[in-house]
Amino acid sequence: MATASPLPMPLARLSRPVADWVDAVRALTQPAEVYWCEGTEAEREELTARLVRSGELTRLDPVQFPGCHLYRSHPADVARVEQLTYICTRSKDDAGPNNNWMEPQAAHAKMRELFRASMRGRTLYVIPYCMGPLDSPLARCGVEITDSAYVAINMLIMTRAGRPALERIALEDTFVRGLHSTGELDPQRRFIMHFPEELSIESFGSGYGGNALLGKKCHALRIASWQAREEGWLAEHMLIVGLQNPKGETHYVAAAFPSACGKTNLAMLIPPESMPGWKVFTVGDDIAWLHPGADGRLWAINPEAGYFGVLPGTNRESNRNAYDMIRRDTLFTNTALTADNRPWWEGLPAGTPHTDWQGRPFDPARGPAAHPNSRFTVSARRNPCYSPHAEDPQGVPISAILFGGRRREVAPLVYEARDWSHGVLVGASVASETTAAADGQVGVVRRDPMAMQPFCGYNFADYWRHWLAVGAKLARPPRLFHVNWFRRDPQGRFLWPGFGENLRVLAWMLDRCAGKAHAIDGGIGLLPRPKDLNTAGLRVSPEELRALLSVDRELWQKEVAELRAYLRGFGERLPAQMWAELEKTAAALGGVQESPATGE
Ligand code: OXD
Ligand code: MN
Repeated sequence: MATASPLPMPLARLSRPVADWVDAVRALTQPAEVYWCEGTEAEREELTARLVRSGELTRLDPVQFPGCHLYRSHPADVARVEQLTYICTRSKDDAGPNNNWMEPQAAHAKMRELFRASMRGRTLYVIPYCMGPLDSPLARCGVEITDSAYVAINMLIMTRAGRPALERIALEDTFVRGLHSTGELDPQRRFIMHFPEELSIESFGSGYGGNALLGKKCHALRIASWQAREEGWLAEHMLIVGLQNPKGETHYVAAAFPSACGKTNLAMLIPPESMPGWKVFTVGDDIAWLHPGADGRLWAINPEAGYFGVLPGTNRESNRNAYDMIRRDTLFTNTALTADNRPWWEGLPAGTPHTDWQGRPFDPARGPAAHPNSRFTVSARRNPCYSPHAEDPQGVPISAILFGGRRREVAPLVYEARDWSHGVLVGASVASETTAAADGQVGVVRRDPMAMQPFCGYNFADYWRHWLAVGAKLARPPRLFHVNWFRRDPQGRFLWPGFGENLRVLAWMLDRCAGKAHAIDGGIGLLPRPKDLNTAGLRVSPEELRALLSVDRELWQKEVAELRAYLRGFGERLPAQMWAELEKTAAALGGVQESPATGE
């Protein structure tokens, strides 16, 4: 006689520390019910159906966009709030001048008052999750408690969430505790607090992605960067992409660019027609955890399982893979709608917005139809170029790391650091024009070292010291580069076409890694000459190419002076090696006689 399979153990019984914590939070926040997320497909559908019934989600045209929904956030809750984001360490210096700081006891007391009874009448969702493949020794786990079903659905897409994660937590000693409540969405009562010494996060008053999906920026970058320093690895704001050359060899590149500077596009790049035989595979589009391997190389995993990508500008031309990927089972946030219930955003060549992102009849006088930071959430498995190695437990070996920003001038298209130590300075020197991903003015140049200004969970001076220490451990370190796809001519026109054409620059880098490509010393680092880049079929004039690869000595001397002033802000804690590298660059720039990219 067949025996009935035993009922699975209730989630609440799998891990005592998690259950105790949930009980304590329940007593504080007083929800109407507690819902433990199993992480099944059926569960996601049921949570989605709940939100459709309550009117919080709108079902999109089921023929063109099957399984897709639109969520509209509160109009005052549409981006990360850096000014309300805190690192709460016992010592203020550990948080550093790069972070807002609050003393941990004071921060807990403040948050306790906000959370008290904040979930009354609401459901408390418990989401155990694993950042990274479930069977990876490089992955780390957390549990998010939230009173937002929208957040729960996003977490179910963005992470490996539910029972398998809780089973792993039950076997391990530690997990990151992330407590989130939407509160009343009052910007005056909104705080995103991080307690790296306790591996915990408390977020109140926002339902927006980066403030509320605690596995992403809060855990996988701010808390993980702290954990990584203690354990000897790096948690970075980087995409990871595999590039297969026509010979069939694949090399992996990680790249750090500030928010909304094209990380998702580069991670899903489509090779230009003039580079036949190349293939591109995405491992990750936003976050990389990089570990020194026993073989002396740096190995990377993507801790996420989905994408929370920026929509405006995404179309068939700019990112066909993403465009195709988001046509089913996708959650849209803050887009406009067409009259026939399709999502619409600026940059789509077809369709007309009928309703704007706030649900009002579209009126161009009120600004863009979709919010400039409107987003899609979708599982990575829907990506047509998802790497077959994206879930390898040991990760993928990294050949090159790129740093870059959005800069009209100064930074050339590409240059290579002299060595790892110089590369740390190059990463620290990243500056970029601000974008709509964070609250505040758009288009202002600010320093964004390693694209981690909003995300480093501790003092940048200590972070750079840690980068130097990791490099010193690597017998076969990746080469480090700086790129700028956004350089403009005096009329404000972009000099470089970007998108798929960026592969030409990546191919030069890989040849450098293989010791095959030429470069010349430009004082700031090593640059290709125009003839070192594959320019077949490229619509960029020789003058434009020279401009892209030129180093303006005066601008760079000013840049070095600004960088010196910026680094001085870190005082005694700044590693001496960083000063030494900066002085080497200053001296080399003094010695440059002519625009080096034009010479032999
Ligand atoms: C993001 C960001 O959402 O960097 O990825 O803001
Ligand atoms: Mn990001």
